Amino acid sequence: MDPIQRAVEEIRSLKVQGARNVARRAIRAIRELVSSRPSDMERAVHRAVEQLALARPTEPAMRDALTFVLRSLVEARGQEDPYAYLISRLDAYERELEEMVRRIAEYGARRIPDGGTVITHCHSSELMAVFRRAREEGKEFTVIVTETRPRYQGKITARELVEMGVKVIYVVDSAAYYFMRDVDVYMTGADAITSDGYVVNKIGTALIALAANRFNVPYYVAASTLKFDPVTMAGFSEPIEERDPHEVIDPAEIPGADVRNPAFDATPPELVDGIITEMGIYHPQALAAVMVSEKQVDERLEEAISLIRLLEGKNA
Ligand code: RUB
Repeated sequence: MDPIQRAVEEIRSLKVQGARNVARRAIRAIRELVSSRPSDMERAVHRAVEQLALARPTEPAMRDALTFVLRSLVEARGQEDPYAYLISRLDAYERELEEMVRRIAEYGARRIPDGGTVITHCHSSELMAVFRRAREEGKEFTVIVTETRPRYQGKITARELVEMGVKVIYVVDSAAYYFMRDVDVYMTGADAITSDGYVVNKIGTALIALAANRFNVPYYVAASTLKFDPVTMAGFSEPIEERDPHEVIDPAEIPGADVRNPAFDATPPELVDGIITEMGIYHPQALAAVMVSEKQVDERLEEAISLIRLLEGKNA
């Protein structure tokens, strides 16, 4: 299998999961492709970008990585060795991903109360970095981890936290309300943040946010600015991936029922207290303004729109 097909397969099957890991996997696949020095590099990379973008629709972080690839491809034209140039740009992007997580961990760890209890849902590498940092700072805390049906990403979170020496309480998703009265803070990662402040994350995230709100428990989201989806500023809505119903149940077990399996939901900004980004902690509705003032959005908008059009076309 060629490196791109392999990556697409791993991303589709959730062998690689979590927005940041998906973005990094896409970058590494393109790096492998470019290292093999295809004769028509531009054509090969363009094809790879399309295939990867289609592997998971709700992944602005991956789309950000892919738009970066497209921009770097144009820059590579004038270089003595365009292959080596592109590879060095991809390596720089990966280093940047690491630096973002380091800062998120630093800021986010301050929101973890020493001796307190956090509730979380799914598995987010950016949030795990926050927990790790809090442990390194010597904080003791308990994390209530929901199992996260249907793919049980909560198991990964629970195992990693136990390894860090964190006290873990593992519960079914629907137990979140029951335990909420004991919780100090709700924390998750995010797949996408829209320009009007919605936080798109694993299905069930919004329901737990509602429960947290009922008990006045603050909700913080650990998410690098790569998760901010610029196309939402231009009026596009964030696509929500709907996966194979067999992940939920064999539909043949309930003949006549329509089994649905949306992978994500969107929590409204009024239920979110802050997004912990590498640039600081912001309310979700302030993030769009910050992104524009930092000029990060303008640069990526055009390519981001062409990628989202591609997704819309293929899914229509
Ligand atoms: C994973 C999920 C994570 C975000 C953020 O869903 O919802 O919370 O992707 O992850 P899935 P990260 O398992 O379907 O990919 O912080 O690692 O980017």
